[in-house]
Amino acid sequence: MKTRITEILGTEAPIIQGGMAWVAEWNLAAAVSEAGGLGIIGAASAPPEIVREQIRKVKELTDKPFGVNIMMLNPNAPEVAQIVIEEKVPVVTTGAGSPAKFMADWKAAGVKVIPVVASVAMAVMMERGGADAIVAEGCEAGGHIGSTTTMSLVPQVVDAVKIPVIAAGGIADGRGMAAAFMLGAEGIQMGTRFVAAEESIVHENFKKKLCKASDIDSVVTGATTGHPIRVLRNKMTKEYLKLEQEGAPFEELEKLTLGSLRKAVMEGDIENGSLMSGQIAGMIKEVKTCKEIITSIVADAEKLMKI
Ligand code: TUI
Repeated sequence: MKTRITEILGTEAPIIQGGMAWVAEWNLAAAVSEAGGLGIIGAASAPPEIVREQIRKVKELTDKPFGVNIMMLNPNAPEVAQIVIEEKVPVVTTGAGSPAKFMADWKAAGVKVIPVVASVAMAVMMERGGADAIVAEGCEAGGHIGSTTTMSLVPQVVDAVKIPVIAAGGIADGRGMAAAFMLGAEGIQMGTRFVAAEESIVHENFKKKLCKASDIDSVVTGATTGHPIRVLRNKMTKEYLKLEQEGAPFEELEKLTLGSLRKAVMEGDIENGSLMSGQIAGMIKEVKTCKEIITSIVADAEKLMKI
């Protein structure tokens, strides 16, 4: 399947993996790239030198292109932005803010820049700043989200920019990919589907919970703090949403979520952890390898698009 996205990325498939904090480490990134997609290391809030190590591990495991996701709320973002250049990482994706201040340096170094955005205004700003492509992420996605659905956001972003658009949020199979292409996207990004990949280091408890989740099992915490986060419902979200409704101060809410993603991903604490996941979790029933995921999605989408 060839689109402007496969041309820019140098991949076989126009599929990129979400830059998920704790989850998107070298094992998963290398497996996605080896399977023909674009594997991504999620720098999240890792110390910069750890990100450098992760990059080197991916390079040892695959000769194929890969990327690093830089989360703009991370105070270490400037150092990671520099490491990406030093290590000649082919692609950068960004999230949770504007990467405008790093764009000129990345472009000068030949790094392909693909900001993840949740609005048309931010997409237009990123195109003006020199972005090579855009990920338009709808609020069906897991983790930090905007407020517009993928169905509404993608065609509006496609109409507003000339650079190619990658759709994200609520996509986990060939039907979702074909639908995204019908909206004008030329690629897809998936996060939740890869959480339940065989190569993902996510704790078994989290993977099992994800495979058992239904369509209505995710909730959004933090709507009142300015950082809305979609996660699977559990003991933590019940307490969090109750406190939020009672108007608890930010500090008290933060106490509940501090270190909670690590708890979920690494320790498998599915009651107190933050199980970041998209609404499409209800469709994910089994753990599959990255190769199986990518091959079946591309084959199914191609079949549907030929009808
Ligand atoms: O970034 C994500 N998803 C994430 S980041 C993350 S780590 C985190 N943990 C705790 C609190 C906050 C973050 C978990 N999930 N997706 C991409 C994404 N970017 N979605 C929405 C946005 C976005 C939002 C605002 C992009 C740009 C933006 O700009 C606002 C502005 O004016 O700067």
